[in-house]
Amino acid sequence: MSPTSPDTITALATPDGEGAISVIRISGPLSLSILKNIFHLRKGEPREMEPYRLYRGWIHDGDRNIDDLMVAVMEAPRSYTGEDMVEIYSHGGRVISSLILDLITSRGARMAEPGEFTRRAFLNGKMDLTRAESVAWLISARSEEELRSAVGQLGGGLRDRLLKIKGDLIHALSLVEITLDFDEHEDHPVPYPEVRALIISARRALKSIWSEARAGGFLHDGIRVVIVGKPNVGKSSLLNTFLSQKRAIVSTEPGTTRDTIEEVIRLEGIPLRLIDTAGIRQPSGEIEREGVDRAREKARAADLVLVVLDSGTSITEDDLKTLELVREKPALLVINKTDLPEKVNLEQIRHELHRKKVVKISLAKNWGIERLRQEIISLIREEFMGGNSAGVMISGRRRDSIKEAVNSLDESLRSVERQLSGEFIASDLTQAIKQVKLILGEEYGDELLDEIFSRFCVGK
Ligand SMILES: Nc1nc2c(ncn2[C@@H]2O[C@H](COP(=O)(O)OP(=O)(O)OP(=O)(O)O)[C@@H](O)[C@H]2O)c(=O)[nH]1
Ligand SMILES: [Mg+2]
Repeated sequence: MSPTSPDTITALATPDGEGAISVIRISGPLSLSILKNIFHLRKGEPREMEPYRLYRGWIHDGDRNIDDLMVAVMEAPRSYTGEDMVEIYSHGGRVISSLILDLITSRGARMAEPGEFTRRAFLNGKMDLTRAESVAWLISARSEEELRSAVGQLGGGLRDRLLKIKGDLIHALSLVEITLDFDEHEDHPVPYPEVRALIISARRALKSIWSEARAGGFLHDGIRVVIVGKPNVGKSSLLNTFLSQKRAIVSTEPGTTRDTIEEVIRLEGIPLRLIDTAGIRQPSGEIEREGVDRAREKARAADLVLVVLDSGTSITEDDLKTLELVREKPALLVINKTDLPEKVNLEQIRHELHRKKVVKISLAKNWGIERLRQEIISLIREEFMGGNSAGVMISGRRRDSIKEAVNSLDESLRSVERQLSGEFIASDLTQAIKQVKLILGEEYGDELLDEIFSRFCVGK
């Protein structure tokens, strides 16, 4: 029995609803005695149940049989949670599983909270936080790309990299701390070059984990791609083309789209949250003003912007305003309506482009759409995926911990460069090590665990 989780929990581990079978889990000290109380083996089965074997029999509530099914027993610590566990494989269907759950809770177990089984696995040392997190990711993966990354992390790759970083930093700290024990620093100087090399290698490894965690976040949550431009350039037509459906109203009338419209698409497995917005211009009424404000807001919050220009009109003040909005953003310039006689003059906005790529298309004629897709994908890979799309999943506050660790290492490096005394270096190194421990889950608080495990489903 673990001191942190003395009670026994139960939950349906398969999706709620009709199916061929349902799996019900019990974990905790009462698991086996509860099972004995509500289960009898079929005739011909051995009398004693050994762990890790399937047994067939009946679940009953004393005088009434409920289901003919299979069960398996796992003994602490050799189970998913590290506690005594039971799994019951019943016939599928809401009624059977809820009757069985009622029986189990009436015998002293309580319903589990989301992620509580995995939380116990973590608390009992069965897995570190990077692997616990990869379990949640695995379940919620919506593309093969995500799945691949999650499986890699489940295999312990991320954990090993973090342990190596921690090891290097502890080594550096020990080199520094030895010198603190002597009063006369001159005789025992900090071995600066050696300490510096260790810090630089740890810092590089952390930076790369940070960008992979960012990529993992994008793979999971999607990249916000916002379509902006003056009225009537074909923004809504572009959204519809990507969706292959007439989602947004398209019309010759400028100012058609008032609100923002958001839909998710996938390009090569990467989810994009594509957002169509109201045309940016001096608004003519209350509703349009709100629409334009929202468009600006979306553009500011975008990860990537598609600025649409009309090839058939010359550059206007509204175009310039839109371009100004995305000056510092990853963006593509999309020149639409190239089927019309060309009036747009890109020379005029050359200094506004800032090395942004220009893609010419005609949505009316379906020209250049594939090329646009390719340009979007390559910009995304370059900007958000660090060249490839393998990600790791480190969520919420622990992702900030990576940044903080890097900052502390930057500080320590400055002290090393200036050959300051060991105290300064040691205190920054200690900070960085603390953050790495946090990411691994070697140091944690209840709040942090709540944040991670609340995202799990019940029964996991
Ligand atoms: N000739 C031509 N017309 C196009 C092309 N793409 C879109 N249009 C037309 O341009 C008009 C405006 O298209 P929308 O997609 O509504 O433009 P928008 O940018 O969403 O406009 P607002 O919502 O008013 O800001 C419609 O009549 C479209 O049929 C194109 O490639 N060539
Ligand atoms: Mg529109």
